[in-house]
Amino acid sequence: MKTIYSEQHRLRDAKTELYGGELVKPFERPSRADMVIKAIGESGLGKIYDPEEFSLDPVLAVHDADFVTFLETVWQEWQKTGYTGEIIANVWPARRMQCRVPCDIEGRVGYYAFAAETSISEGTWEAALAAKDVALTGAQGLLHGESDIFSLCRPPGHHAARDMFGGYCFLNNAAIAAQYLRDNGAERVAILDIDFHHGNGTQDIFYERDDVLYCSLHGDPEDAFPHFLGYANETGSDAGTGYNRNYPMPPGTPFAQWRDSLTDALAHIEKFSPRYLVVSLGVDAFENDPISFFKLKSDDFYTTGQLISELDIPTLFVMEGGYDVAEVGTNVVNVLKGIEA
Ligand code: 5XA
Ligand code: ZN
Repeated sequence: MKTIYSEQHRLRDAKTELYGGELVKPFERPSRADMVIKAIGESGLGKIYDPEEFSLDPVLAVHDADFVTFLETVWQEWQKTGYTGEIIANVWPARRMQCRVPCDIEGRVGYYAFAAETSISEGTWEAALAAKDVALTGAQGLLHGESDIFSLCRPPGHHAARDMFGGYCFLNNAAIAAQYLRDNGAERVAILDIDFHHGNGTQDIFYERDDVLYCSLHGDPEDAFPHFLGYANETGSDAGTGYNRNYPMPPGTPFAQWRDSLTDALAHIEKFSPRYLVVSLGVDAFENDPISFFKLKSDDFYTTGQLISELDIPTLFVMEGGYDVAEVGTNVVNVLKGIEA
């Protein structure tokens, strides 16, 4: 299996994350991708390729233009104000307030953010652009007949909505890739999100549509980020009714229970009969993940890969979360090896 990877991910190296009332070194850090690419190199899985460069058109197919311009320009604007720290949202259009874009930069940061843990730092936009190239190059590979490809995207993407960033995500790499597959001839595309967190951004982007099925296994939003989306009763709207399936699970969920949800999601995907599958591949369901609460073991990721491979659908794996830096490489490689078994 080919891996697509760009060194440009290093440009996303924020110094701050708001966590437990303190500014800490972010969990989402460059060493995560270092460990994954090292494990891929040692695994014998296949060659590693640089991405091709794509225009902003595939990004604008899923994100609002004003949001994309905001991401592109906000760091320079922030610098001009004379602020010396990283960009952290501190105000939102909350209940019964006006949801409009203010002029002031702090107001605009709050308008486009849905969470405050994710600071925008120098180089974030450039890294996000490269991550979308990594995802799109993978999608291109499927269109050219590859059966499975791994796009090692960083920063991750599944929380990024049409017009909001947060949860360490800026551009929604998996959604951009899925839409690109649609725009290049695939009638139906399914997205399976196995990251520990609900992909609120991906759900948001495709919620009214019946051509992209979204299935997500995640920590119950009662107990887990993003808290305000990801409940089982969110099943899609308008034409999309029935094409969004959430599998929220409680703290301490073991593999046996998680696997039942996966089996159900895979059955739905099979019934949908998509031309391609995009997997939002987070491995933060791992038992030792520092910010999650499921109990999957490293070997369970291998079984997960085997179960997904039984669908026999050309699949693009897009890297999302996973913060046990020592094990993130092993866990990702285990999924991909399970696919090839
Ligand atoms: O999949 N999403 C993540 O891993 C980020 C969660 C951020 C929690 N504050
Ligand atoms: Zn996650």
